[in-house]
Amino acid sequence: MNAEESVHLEQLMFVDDPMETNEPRVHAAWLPPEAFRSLGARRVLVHGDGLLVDTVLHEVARACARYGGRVWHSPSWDVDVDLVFALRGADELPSSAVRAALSAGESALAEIGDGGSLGDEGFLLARDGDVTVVLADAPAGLLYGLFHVVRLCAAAFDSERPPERHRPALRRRMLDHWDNVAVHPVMGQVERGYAGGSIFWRDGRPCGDLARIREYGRLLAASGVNAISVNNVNVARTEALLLTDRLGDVAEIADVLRPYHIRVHLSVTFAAPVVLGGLSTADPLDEGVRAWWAATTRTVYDRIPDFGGYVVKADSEGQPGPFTYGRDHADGANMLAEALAPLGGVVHWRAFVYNHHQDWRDRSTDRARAAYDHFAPLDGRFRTNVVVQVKFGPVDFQTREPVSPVIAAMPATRVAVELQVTQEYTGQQRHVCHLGPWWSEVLRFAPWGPDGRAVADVAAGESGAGGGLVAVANVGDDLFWTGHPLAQANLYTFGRLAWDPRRDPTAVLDEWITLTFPPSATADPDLVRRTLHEIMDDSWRTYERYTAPLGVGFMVNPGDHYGPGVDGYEYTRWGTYHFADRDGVGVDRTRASGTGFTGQYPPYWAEVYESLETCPDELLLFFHHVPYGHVLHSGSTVIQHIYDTHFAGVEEVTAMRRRWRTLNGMIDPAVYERVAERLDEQVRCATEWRDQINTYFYRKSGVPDERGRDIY
Ligand code: GCV
Repeated sequence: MNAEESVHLEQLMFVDDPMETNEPRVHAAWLPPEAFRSLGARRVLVHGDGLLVDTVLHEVARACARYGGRVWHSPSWDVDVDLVFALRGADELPSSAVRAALSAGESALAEIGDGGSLGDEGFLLARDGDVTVVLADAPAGLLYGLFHVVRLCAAAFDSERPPERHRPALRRRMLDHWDNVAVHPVMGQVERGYAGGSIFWRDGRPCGDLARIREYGRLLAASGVNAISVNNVNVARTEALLLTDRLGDVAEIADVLRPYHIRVHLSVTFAAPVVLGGLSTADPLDEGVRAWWAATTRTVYDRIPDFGGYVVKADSEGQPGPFTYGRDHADGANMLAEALAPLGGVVHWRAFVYNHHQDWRDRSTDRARAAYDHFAPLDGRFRTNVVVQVKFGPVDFQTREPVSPVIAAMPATRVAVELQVTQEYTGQQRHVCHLGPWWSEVLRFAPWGPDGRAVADVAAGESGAGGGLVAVANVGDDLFWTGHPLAQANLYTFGRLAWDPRRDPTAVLDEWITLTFPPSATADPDLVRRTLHEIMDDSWRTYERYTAPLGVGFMVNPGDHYGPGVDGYEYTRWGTYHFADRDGVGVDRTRASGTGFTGQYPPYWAEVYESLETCPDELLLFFHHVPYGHVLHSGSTVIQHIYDTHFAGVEEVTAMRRRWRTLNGMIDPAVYERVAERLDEQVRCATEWRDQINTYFYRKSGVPDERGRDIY
């Protein structure tokens, strides 16, 4: 590629029309200007009013200015158009062509709809002759319809395209930022952040780059996310102040995200009445405490009328909570819910509660049991605006875990499922690890057995009343947003699966590839698409192959959780053990002889997991302690499986790197270089994992590799 071509590619991939002067250039992720080419070349009419309609108008105008199209806002004269965005219920337009298009949209909706309602966020896309019509009941639907048109590119204008109606399966699609306002002495600016600093905060103050936050909101809206919490669930002194003295900083973020239909939530400390209010107690049953929360919450809503609510980590890993006062989680959550209810807010109360001062000598305490033991007995006691937010697995966002039994244990509670987009345990955005297939497995898992409802159905709830889907964000002030440019796909995929958890993750990835590497701006689009799929589709399983085997989890270095540390947590207080000895490995969580964790599942899975015969290979060591010679369903022994997968994993990573190199000169050089750099690190680190795991188990078991490969 010559220098001129390189400059051209860069212009296509970066945001090159800064909203303010001196704005640093930032990678455009899945909204490069080029993705708007098809839309921007059309004659577009936007009909309706309101903040979000203005956003649609602004987006269309920007695209049209670039690609030669035209845009009208509710004109009072007749216009010929290719595309109409219209709010149902907005005043009639004098234009006969537009009236005809709108009425064709209504007929299409009557044909495919169930009573014609599109809901708060849904939209219809239909064709009427040469015109594409997007209809919505509410402005948010038009915004999502706009990004749908962008995703479809030319296909949105295909005359054969049948009408489609879209509505999100989950009402709340939320990202939690673990961003600290003040730099934490150990965790830094962003806890478990691998993409530089925070886009919201820097060194104790707002970071001040509102253009960047707006750009972020735009990306999130295009993926389907509609809620965000802006500070870490571990709330320290400075962060606590966001609720009161520094509420203005939160309001500023809310103002910037509002045009993209994103509601702001805040993580609060349970001890706020004491640390902020000067009260002597934070007892949730104390009248003074309740009054303090009610008054404080009213002030929040005075300032941020569409405030989403609170996120709370209580009695967990050192955070204060109701236990101090002899109260339980329902007492604590309900008190906050009571303050939020009249104002339309919710409290996301996290179920990540366990004993982090465990004695490793004690074999009876099992961290996996903890969330269920604490929360299942409280089912039915939470107010309707409490959402119990449950990590998808019973331990902690591992590369492989069973689905948390809590998800099936609280039918009378609104449950949100929490995923982790930030790659704390999955390569920290130095490794390619596309998590879509993993999340999809989790969301499709049927906790009551194969014919029952799925995890996604629980999160959706009856008539949309569920708690939704939440994920810990992976974004920072990095040029590429996520450190590893390919980790952008995880953020995008989260939003898309939260909108529709049944979508095929490979199709979502394909969508991301088309947007991020627009074919019209790519020298060999087929090669780029194929190569990215080859690298990313199976990358989560590749990561699993070279890290902790068969669902046993952890084996990471304590503290930073990066790289192999097989015994790193084995004798610690954190409750994450593998119990390897010279005969075998794994955690006995059976009812028959272990911790009884299998009994927390509904009968179907309780039986499947309990039995060595039926327990799936990939979770074997999560549920059972077995000898190294135990034969898996695959036909391999546990020890040989460990060796084989670890050798295979490194070979796959080496192949990823080889494949990536074929893209040199085909894509934006900055993206190319950043990924190439990270793949070098992935090969190094995977090799380290392979050699440490293989050597550890060879030394423990004394069983040689059947194929005589190098083990140390
Ligand atoms: C925000 C894990 C992480 C912690 C995180 C915690 C949580 O333990 O390592 O950094 O704390 O999960 O989800 O609250």
